Amino acid sequence: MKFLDQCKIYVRSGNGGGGAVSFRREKFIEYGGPDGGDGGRGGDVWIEAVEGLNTLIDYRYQQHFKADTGIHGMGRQMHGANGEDVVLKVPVGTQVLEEDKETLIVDLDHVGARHLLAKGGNGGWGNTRFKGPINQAPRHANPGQDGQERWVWLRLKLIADAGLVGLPNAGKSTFLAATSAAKPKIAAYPFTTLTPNLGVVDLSAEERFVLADIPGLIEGASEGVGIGTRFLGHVERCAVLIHLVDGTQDDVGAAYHTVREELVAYGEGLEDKAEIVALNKVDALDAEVRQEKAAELAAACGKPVAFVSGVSGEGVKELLRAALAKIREGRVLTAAEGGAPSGDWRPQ
Ligand SMILES: Nc1nc2c(ncn2[C@@H]2O[C@H](COP(=O)(O)OP(=O)(O)OP(=O)(O)O)[C@@H](O)[C@H]2O)c(=O)[nH]1
Ligand SMILES: [Mg+2]
Repeated sequence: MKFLDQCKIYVRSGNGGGGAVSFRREKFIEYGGPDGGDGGRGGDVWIEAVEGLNTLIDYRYQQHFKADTGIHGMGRQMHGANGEDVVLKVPVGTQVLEEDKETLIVDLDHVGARHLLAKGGNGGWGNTRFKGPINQAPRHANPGQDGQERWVWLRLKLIADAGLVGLPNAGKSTFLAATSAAKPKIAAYPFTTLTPNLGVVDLSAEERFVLADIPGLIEGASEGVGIGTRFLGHVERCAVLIHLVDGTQDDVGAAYHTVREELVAYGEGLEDKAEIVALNKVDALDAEVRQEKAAELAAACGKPVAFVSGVSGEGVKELLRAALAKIREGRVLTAAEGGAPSGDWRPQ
């Protein structure tokens, strides 16, 4: 699956309908007076975060969105109909930015978050409204107000609950493939993964979360080396990072530190996130080497180290449960702070 990160769209709200100039004309009623109705309001353009979407791909095919115009007022005090609103449905986590691509308009961070992008023009007043003691037969009505138009950028940071980090070739994509229905590309060379992949981990009906696999980080990634830290934005909102370290390499401690340094350099709170450290590819290690590597890694990271293998499946369930526990803790904290519960979103 490919994730479209950003796209530019044009929105225009509807013009208001014009007011009508009309006079009551009936047999036996002289000087019936003005009876022009008001124009209808133009439709608004709204944007709303909904459940069940995780890309902005729809907005690649259609970039222009216009709400309907209000209908003009009519005689006999008939009000014109309001223009229909347009509601753009986007995934949770979509940010809307001004055309300059920097100024944030709104961050749609929970299901149901809505924002008015362009307000429809008001309908004009019909001549009935202008009737007064002096001018009892006004011959003018207001035109409807124009709608608003603008270009905006939509940017999606996927809201994954857990993120896989590690050096290239650490086995991140293999792990994602082993634990979800995602089918990322896997190969024995670094930088197999060029764009993030998401998968839904389904331990049971109540135990589901979204796991993100991002391209490997190498030393200097924060300065743009390799694929850089371009995709780390995708794990900014994760509750937990699963840090995979390839157990078949010589220096597991150095591998751990390299990735940590890039996370720190990236900032945005990534280094403070809960982290689970796992020695990966243990299927390829004998008992003695496992212990030796695990000890080295534990010394480097200062916390317990899990054994896993995306290939044999060893330790995978335990690791996922540990991650889920951290995700739940994170959700409770966010709710307590009154923030948007990022865990609200459940893919269908
Ligand atoms: N023996 C063994 N090999 C593994 C395991 N996991 C991954 N590999 C191998 O390691 C290589 C890299 O795996 P990927 O899953 O593509 O690694 P990655 O971390 O996604 O790499 P990048 O996308 O390049 O950052 C592949 O040849 C996999 O077959 C494992 O648990 N055991
Ligand atoms: Mg990969």
